[in-house]
Amino acid sequence: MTDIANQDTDNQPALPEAFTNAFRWMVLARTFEEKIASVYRAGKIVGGVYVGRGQEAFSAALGVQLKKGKDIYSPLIRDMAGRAAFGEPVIDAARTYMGSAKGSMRGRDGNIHRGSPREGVPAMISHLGAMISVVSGMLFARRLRGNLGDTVGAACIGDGATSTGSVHEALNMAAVEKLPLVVAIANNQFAYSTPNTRQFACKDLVDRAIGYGMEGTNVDGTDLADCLQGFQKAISRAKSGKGPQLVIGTMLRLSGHGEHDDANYIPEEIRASEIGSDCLPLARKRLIAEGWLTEDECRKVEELAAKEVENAILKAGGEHPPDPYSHDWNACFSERFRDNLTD
Ligand SMILES: Cc1ncc(C[n+]2csc(CCOP(=O)(O)OP(=O)(O)O)c2C)c(N)n1
Ligand SMILES: [Mg+2]
Repeated sequence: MTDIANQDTDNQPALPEAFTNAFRWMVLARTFEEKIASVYRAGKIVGGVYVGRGQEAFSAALGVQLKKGKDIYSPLIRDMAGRAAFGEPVIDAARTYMGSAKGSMRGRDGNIHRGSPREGVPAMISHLGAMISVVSGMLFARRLRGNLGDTVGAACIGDGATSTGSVHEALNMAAVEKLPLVVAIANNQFAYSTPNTRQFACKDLVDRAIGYGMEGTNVDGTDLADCLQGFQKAISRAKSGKGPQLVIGTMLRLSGHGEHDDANYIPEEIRASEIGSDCLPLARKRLIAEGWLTEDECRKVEELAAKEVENAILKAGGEHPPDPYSHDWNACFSERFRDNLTD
C-alpha cells in the first residue's frame, strides 16, 4: 500500500477526505451496476449492460479530483464510479438504461453513451480511443478563446484501445500542443477476450509515454490511495504546463466485457493473483483500519446507496420512452435537447 502524506497539496483535499469521498462513489457505482445488471437479466433493458466491477477505485480517484463545471471529463463504459464522483446524478444513468425520454440522451442513445457537454462531459463516441481527440479539441478551443485558465481535461481508455490508430494520433498531437490533458488507461488485462499478451509487445504501457514526449506513471488499480495519489500528481503536472500525462492503472476486469459475457476465458491464476483483488472491500478495510469511517458508518454509506439506486431505477422505470410521432428527433438542432430541457 502506498504511503501518502496527509497533506493538502494544490488545493486538493487531504487523503482521508478524498479517500472517504471516493469510497462513497465506489459504493454507489457498484450498487447501481449490480442492480442494473439484475434488471437486465430480467429482460427489462434494451441493448447491453457494461459494468466497471473492479475498476471503481481507479475511476472514482480521477472523477473525485476533477471539478464539475470547470474541468472536462470523458468517462467510458466502466466509469460509473468516476461519473458519480464528478457529479452525474444517478437518475441520469438510470434514465439512460431504462430508455426514459427524460434522460440526458432523451431515451434515444446507447446505454453508456450518455453525456452532458455543457457540464464538461462529452457523450462518448466509442470506447476505443476516439475521446482523446475530442477532449484535446475541447481544451484547444478553450485555449484559442482565451478561457482555458487552469482547466484540465481527462480522457479514459482501456488497454485494448491503446492499440488503435486514433489513440496514437491523439497522444502525439496533445503532446505537441502541451495540452493540460490526463489520459487514464485502465489496464484490466483484457480487451473483450484478448489478453495483454496479444495486445501489445512492449514490456509496460507506461514506456509509451516517453515516445510521445509525455510523462507517465503506473498505479495499482486495486489500491484507492495509490490511484488518488497518481491522479493528484498527474492533474497538478498537467495544470502547471508540463503537458499531457499518462496514468496507467493495473487491475482485473472482475466481470465479463458486458453482462452477456461470462468471461470464462479469464484464467483462474489471474483471478487468484493480487491483480484480481477487488478494490472495493480493500478500500473499506483501509477506511476502518485508519479510523476514517467506522463499520457502522460504512454500513450507512451502503444503505444510503441502496436506497438511492432503488429510487432512481423505480422512478426511471415508470417514465415514458420518446414518442416516435411527436418527439423532435433532430438532436443537433433541437434547442430542448441542447439545453437539456425535459419535455
Ligand atoms: C472500432 C471498434 N471495434 C470494436 C469495437 C467493439 N469493442 C468495444 S469495447 C472493445 C474492447 C475494448 O477493450 P479495452 O480497450 O481493453 O477496454 P475494456 O473493455 O477492457 O474496458 C471492443 C472490441 C468497437 N466499439 N469499435
Ligand atoms: Mg481492457
